[in-house]
Amino acid sequence: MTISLTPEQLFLEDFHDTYQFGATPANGVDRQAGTREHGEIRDWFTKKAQAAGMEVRVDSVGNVFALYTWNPEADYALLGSHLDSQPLGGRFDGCYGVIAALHAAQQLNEEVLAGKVEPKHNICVVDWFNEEGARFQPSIMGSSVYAGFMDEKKILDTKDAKGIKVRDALEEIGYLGTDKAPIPVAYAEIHIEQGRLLERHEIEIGAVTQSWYTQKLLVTVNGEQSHTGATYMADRHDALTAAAEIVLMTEAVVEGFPGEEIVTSVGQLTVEPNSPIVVPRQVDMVIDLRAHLRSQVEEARATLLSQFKDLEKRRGLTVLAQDFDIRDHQYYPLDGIELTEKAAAEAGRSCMRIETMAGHDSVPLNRIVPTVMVFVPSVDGVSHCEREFSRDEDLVAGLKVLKEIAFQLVGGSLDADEAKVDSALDAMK
Ligand code: HGY
Ligand code: MN
Ligand code: MN
Repeated sequence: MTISLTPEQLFLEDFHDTYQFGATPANGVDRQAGTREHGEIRDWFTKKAQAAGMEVRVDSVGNVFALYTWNPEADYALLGSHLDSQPLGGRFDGCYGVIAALHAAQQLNEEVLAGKVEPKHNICVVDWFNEEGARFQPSIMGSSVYAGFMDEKKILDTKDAKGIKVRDALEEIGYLGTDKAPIPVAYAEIHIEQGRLLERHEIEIGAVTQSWYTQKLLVTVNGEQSHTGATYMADRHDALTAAAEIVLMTEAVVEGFPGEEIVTSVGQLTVEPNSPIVVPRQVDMVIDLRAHLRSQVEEARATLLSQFKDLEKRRGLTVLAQDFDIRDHQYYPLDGIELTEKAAAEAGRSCMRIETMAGHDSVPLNRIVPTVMVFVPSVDGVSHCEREFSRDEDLVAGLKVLKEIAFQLVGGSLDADEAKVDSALDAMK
């Protein structure tokens, strides 16, 4: 006797199946963009999509599109997120959104085939390349090229710390494509919150209203190499002790702002020549600055730059700071927010409006087509960490909401004004 699984059980079975790809000992995943593990989960996703009757395309920067084309003349409502992860990252970040999108699209396809739905647009599930920006910087890469905000050739020539180019990494895992990407009319993404507001307010669904203003600073400290054993302290120009001051300045700069409105960290730091008996000559580090208001990031940045000037004089070395990965606020359309609220209510789930502190592929997409961003709760607000966790019931509730949003998008509820779609088309020619 065959037991048929419910749509929710089928989704959970697939989602839990993804844990195996790049699995780490402490229940996380490590599937950085363009690695073997990233290729493996993309192969698994491609097979799943094809088995469900979807056409799979790969574009020139490694974005993977799985399409149902109900009407060859129509464009596509896109649903998606990303399958790449941070090093020693969590199982849910990005992957949840891709698998939920796959199941929402498949459920919708069954209704279209059964004649229950008369779609105005087709549907496409996307796995964007390198959303995380860990191995290859900057982050949100594949969707930014697709939307016309990053240059394809420059991105393909971007190198990782070992000098491997994006194009070669994609070639290696079989995802340097040549297919034509589908034309979008709207985009929806569901994602774990990665923060603690939904949990703090005991709310099940987040309707994302806007993104925080974020930027990064590449800081290079140049001192002078010398012997750790034979150089008097007064004669040293130690790049690493100066960098250590900068790391603590970065943490301290938030003190002048209202609580929980600005966040900063240095997450990446390299030391040269990194020998135990050499005073370091150079340190490179990345500062991540994010805030509820653009003015707060700009003020924190100005404070840090002036502190670096003092540091240079005091320690007799140089500090260079270059801005990159600047992402202005994105405001998601109100009718998309209301769509989420209505879908949550129909699913009997509580919903609140929320800002996203983390970046997502929805940020560039929202600059070209109307975009809906939905959150489900993160336990303890933990993410980019093996301890990242969301409960099955919350994941299933989110899938129900996403499916309703997808139904509305293919029905044309959020159709972009012609001007915006034209700019997308221009960017893609
Ligand atoms: O940039 C971000 O916040 C995302 O996690 N890549
Ligand atoms: Mn993500
Ligand atoms: Mn992430």
